[in-house]
Amino acid sequence: MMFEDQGVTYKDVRISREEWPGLKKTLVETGQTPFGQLPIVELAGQIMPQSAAFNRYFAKIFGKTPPPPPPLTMINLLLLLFGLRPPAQVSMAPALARST
Ligand SMILES: N[C@@H](CCC(=O)N[C@@H](CS)C(=O)NCC(=O)O)C(=O)O
Repeated sequence: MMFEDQGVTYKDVRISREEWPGLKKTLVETGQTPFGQLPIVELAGQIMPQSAAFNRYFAKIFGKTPPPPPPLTMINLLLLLFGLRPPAQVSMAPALARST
């Protein structure tokens, strides 16, 4: 979808269920599917497995990554992740900063 969106020329290679078992063996042996799975992207001879990883890579290249969360949001997120309640000054700091 990103390639379409960006007007990138690419080759979409699809493999049928029937041909997969035989092809998988060859692709694993030649290192073309390091995890024995699809999808993969081949770019300039470099194989990229794991869709989440290469999606992030291309999103970065195409300037589609969202800005990082503000530091206080990140602190709140980490505290909540560990089951801790963010102190009021951490939670309120952005609102306080805006009101002054
Ligand atoms: N985490 C991988 C998962 C890939 C995956 O599960 N691929 C499946 C098809 S959707 C596959 O290759 N199955 C065939 C097999 O394992 O032999 C990714 O997101 O790229």
